Amino acid sequence: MNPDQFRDALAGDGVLLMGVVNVTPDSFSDGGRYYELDAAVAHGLRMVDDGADIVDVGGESTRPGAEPVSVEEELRRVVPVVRDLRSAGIAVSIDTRHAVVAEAAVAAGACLVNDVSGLRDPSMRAVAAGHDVPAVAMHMPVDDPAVMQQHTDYDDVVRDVISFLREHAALALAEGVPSVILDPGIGFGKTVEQNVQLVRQLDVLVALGHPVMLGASRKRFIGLLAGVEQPEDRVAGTLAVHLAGVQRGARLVRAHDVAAHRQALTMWSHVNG
Ligand code: HH2
Repeated sequence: MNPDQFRDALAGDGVLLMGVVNVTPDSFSDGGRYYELDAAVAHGLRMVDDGADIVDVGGESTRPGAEPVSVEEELRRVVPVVRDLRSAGIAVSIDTRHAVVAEAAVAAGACLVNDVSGLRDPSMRAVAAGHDVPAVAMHMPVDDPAVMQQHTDYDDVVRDVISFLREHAALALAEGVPSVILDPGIGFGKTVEQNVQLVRQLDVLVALGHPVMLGASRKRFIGLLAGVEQPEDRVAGTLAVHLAGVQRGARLVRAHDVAAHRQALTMWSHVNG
């Protein structure tokens, strides 16, 4: 899919598959594997062959306790990968909490801003508005992955996540961001039970009327509930969670294991009529 096709598809009603390229030495499930430019680009191309509609490029691990990365280093990691994938005709998303990185990535061809800090920063909203690109607002309770797991004391996790996302989406739209995708932020400042609750009640988030994205791929709550130690062995558990989300109306699924997801989504749409 090219960027124009992605944008048309986002306005439609099908389910879109986002493949993950972590250009990091320390991501929780694939850190170090795609840290070099060539390996990262080859991985993005392979995911498109496997059925990804868009490739999400990130240069900072947000796992709890990850080493902070300077903006200069994040730029060095992601911009060439975005440029090369875009040159190959692929729709690319930039996964960053930093407006400077988003700006450079969009200038290099990214057609979606994926902000795990939920479009809190007005300058992040200004980048998406200024370049007329859609943005993902993902919920995390505080804008600091290092301490987010100390902030799981919600009154009601589903209500609190929804009110945060509703507020930030409204701000973004009012400031000119063309469309906002909402993401409950599975694993970001959530207990195991809170993650389950958010998937179980995803239809409440969907009812707000924005496209909803789900990113449970290989995450720790799957490992804990299903008893699977290694993140790369959590594909089956991931698919179960993602299909439960799609059943409740999720429009985008963010995944490391693209071929398995394409197969599952194809069969889901066949049997779903
Ligand atoms: N999860 C991760 C990173 N970015 N973006 C959205 N919108 N939703 C998510 O659930 C999400 C995200 C974490 O996964 P990963 O990129 O594989 O790990 P790391 O942060 O360690 O690089």
